[in-house]
Amino acid sequence: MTDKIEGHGGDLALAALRAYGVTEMFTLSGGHVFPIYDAAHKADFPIYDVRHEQSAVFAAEAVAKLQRRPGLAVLTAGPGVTNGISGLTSAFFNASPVLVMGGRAPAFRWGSGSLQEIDHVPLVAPVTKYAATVTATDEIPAEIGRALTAALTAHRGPAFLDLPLEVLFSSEDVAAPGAPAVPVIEADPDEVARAAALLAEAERPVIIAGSDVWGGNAIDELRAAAETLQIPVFTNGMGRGALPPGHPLGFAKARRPALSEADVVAVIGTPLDFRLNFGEFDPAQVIHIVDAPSQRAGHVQAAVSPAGDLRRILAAIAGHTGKRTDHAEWINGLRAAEDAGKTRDAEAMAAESDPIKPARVYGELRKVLAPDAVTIGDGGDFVSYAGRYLEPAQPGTWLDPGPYGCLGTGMGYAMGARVTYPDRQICVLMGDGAAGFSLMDAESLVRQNLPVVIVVGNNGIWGLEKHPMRAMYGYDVAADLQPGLRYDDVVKALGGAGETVEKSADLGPALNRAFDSGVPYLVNVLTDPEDAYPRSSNLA
Ligand SMILES: Cc1ncc(C[n+]2csc(CCOP(=O)(O)OP(=O)(O)O)c2C)c(N)n1
Ligand SMILES: [Mg+2]
Repeated sequence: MTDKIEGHGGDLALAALRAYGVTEMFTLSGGHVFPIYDAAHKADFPIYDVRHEQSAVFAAEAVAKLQRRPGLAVLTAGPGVTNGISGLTSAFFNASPVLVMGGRAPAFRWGSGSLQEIDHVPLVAPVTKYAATVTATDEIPAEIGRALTAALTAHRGPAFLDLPLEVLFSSEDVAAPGAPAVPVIEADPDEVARAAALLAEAERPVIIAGSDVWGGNAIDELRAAAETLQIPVFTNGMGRGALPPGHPLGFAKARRPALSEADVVAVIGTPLDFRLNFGEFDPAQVIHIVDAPSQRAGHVQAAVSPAGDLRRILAAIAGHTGKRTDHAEWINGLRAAEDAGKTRDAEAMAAESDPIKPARVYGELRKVLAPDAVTIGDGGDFVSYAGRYLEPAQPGTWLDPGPYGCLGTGMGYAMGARVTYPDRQICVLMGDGAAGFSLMDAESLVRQNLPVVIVVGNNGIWGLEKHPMRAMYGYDVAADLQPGLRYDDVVKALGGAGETVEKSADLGPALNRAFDSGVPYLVNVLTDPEDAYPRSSNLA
């Protein structure tokens, strides 16, 4: 006898969501989705609510990124869903298994002009792996199963379902959903063997590992592959921290010599996009190891591009038994460049200046961050510096917006991180411009007792736009913000706490107060508006 579940659409949805390991929802109220709330309320299923739907989707994405399981945002019909589209798009670019469940105007009078009536599916289809309208109440569990299976199947990504009012409010009894079965893609073993041989026999090989290595739970296998073949590893995105600081094969500062001198570059679990010079590593041969055939770069002629489960691919590479070149000299040379870079960074992070330079903020922050702290970047130059100066000690602790580069992730990511880790330090690094997108959600954090520390690099400008525009035109427009604005007072007004810091000597004590406070706390650091992050390209 199969188990039955019964109730309204919300009850059926919740049963299916739980079968897939969803343990909370992020939402902003709307009558179209009340049955989902009712089901959660009856079952003591946590509901976290926000002040803008983008924060709900970003919170769900943080859960998905950090825990490698589905994150859920429930959005009301029409504007609720459209406000969530930048979040969905970010999740699409980041391969994050997010499910957005939307309310939807009633189907029975579709076209008559109901409140908030719009067909969401064509709007979200290009940025989701699965997008559908559930047309019958008894279809809800199966549709959730299809949506989540798509989201969790490599290459991962978001899914969307909307539920017409009468579908969600009606009752049915249906078979309980079975355990999820997520297909595993097997790479071509010949391609894997060729990639392993190319790496093992190269004179000067380099590995660059990205977010899908974390998302595919292949960190240990990456480390094993690097260690057996003795290959230096650079990381980006969620791959950061894959090799702990101090690991003899872990590198960050020697990227320029590594990539200009390498003869083989293996890029693993990340696209060959602008962050990696679009995969142009001439004269090196490029190996692109991806988690699904769809992720092979069309614009680069890779020497070989194995596509499949990254854990299995990397385990196979770690087991390579063929000929191997000694890379000790190559690694030693890069280590010297790495150490020189670290010395330069340490000087910048300790430098006294008035006004404070962003580097010093990170120098002080490094002293108070625990190894398992989650750091979140939301901003322009201030976050570029965070990427340079913060060194995640563990994988899965650094959240950046990813290649879509959407400002406004800060408070949503912070909420998802705090829900994931009730006892860790959660620290948001925010530009003052970025603050405008989500700071109102400090109220949501205060009200729901979700303490986080927010460090604003307050240069009074959209720095990453102002400096390049000045360089390009000799003038700038639409790039100024109010200088010295009291973002700490904003968070205080919302029920949290904070302070403004103008002198570098005051940074350390302020950060300690923030982490000890147990409430959402904003440290508003007035930073030098003349300081521009050094970039090779002016366009961001
Ligand atoms: C939603 C969104 N709007 C606009 C941009 C373009 N943009 C990228 S960085 C940036 C400036 C960010 O300024 P701020 O957060 O103050 O950081 P700063 O560069 O000053 O350190 C802008 C406007 C974007 N990436 N995302
Ligand atoms: Mg700024």
